[in-house]
Amino acid sequence: MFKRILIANRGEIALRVIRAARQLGVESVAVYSEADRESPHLEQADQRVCIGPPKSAESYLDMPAIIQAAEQHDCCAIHPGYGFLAENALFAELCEQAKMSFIGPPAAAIRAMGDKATARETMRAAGLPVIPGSRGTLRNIEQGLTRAKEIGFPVILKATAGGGGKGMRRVNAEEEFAAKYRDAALEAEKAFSNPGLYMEKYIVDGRHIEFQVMADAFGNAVHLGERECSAQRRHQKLVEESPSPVMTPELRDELGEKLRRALQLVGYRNAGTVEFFRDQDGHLYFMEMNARLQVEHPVTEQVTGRDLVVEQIRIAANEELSFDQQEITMRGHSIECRINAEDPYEDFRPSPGLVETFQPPSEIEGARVRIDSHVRPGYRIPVYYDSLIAKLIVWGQDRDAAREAMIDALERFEVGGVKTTIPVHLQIMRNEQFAAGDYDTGFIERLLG
Ligand code: MV4
Repeated sequence: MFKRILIANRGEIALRVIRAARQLGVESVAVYSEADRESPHLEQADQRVCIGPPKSAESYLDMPAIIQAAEQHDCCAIHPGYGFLAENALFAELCEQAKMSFIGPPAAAIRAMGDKATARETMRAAGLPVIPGSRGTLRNIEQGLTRAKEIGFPVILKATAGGGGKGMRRVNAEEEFAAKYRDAALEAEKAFSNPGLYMEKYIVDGRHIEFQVMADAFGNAVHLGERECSAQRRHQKLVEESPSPVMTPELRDELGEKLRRALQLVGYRNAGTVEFFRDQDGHLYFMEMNARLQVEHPVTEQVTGRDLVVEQIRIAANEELSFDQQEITMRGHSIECRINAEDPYEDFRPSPGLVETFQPPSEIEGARVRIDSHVRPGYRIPVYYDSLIAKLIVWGQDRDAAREAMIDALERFEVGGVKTTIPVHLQIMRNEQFAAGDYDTGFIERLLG
């Protein structure tokens, strides 16, 4: 096992990783920008080091500065958390070159999954169902249009270097294909310096369902069931839950087994999330793979009783997965609400500043409550980073118990000084369709208008 690791992140996830390290008897080194000098996570680490000015590009994204900090503090490994450098293949390579373990997938796996058109072909070849569409990236407008006419409209053009919404265009009819193609390619070139596009049949009113997977260096690969993440607004997830209200044990096992074989085939290692899109007929199709730990990993931890971050560190230290597929069972139901410092009545505009009161609920009768947060009263939310201030995660015996407990927990969660998304979460939890588990990726937009 490692003696000491560096955590190349901030906020709640930095604290989360420090906690896992401590559980393994591993020391942690926290890094921070000048805007995060007062961040509570720094107190929990064994050592801390300032890596630069507030702007992410000059601190949390500064690869040489982070690797230098790790070397100077005698770390054996770096955990990137999520966001920032978590899916940067170059950073994973630089770590390897510096004889530093990257606590995540091998650089080659990050690269292979980072190119979405390639990932689609890889997963198709491994036997996963993919959405009807193009083979690899499109060569030009003509080729795209020919294929679109075969598949039938609507189709969706996506940036191969993208993910999460940028460089995506829905095309409803032949007449608009060329213009939408140019728009998407231009946006992709601007955002990712890569204009490459691929195409899929557009799935109307689909659901976003993702599988948690893990693999070690000894060829063991497991899945830990799925999460339902359809409650999104402008590609920002608001609520996640596990299991998905529409998953069956049969389909979970079938897709899970295919995923395990696919992971072994591509030599995947560490934690990953495989995103599927579910159409109204109940078919699930591979959409993309995220080669990192995700924000919403706690709902999986609550229903499986496994610590994913501990497991990530163990895998990176060349230890075997501490469980096999047979030992993974899903028990009860877990829901996570992302509490953001945003004003939901002003188009979710960020609401940074001084948090005057911060009192999360501690106990809810008949449920388990978990708060992943770096915030405490007197904390000042910087303007430079995302607005996540807490993840409220509630487990219950079944979905209704979890949802009712979440309502209690949200009602008791006191935050003063900044605006938060708590009122929206209450609205979602009390919504009849959400209560019935009957919602898709258009649900939030319809709910909030
Ligand atoms: C789609 C789709 C419909 N059909 N792909 C949006 C983000 C990116 N990860 C994938 N996205 C979509 N891909 C096909 N073939 C609809 C969306 C989509 C969406 C997906 C998940 C959650 C929210 C969404 C909101 C709008 C569109």
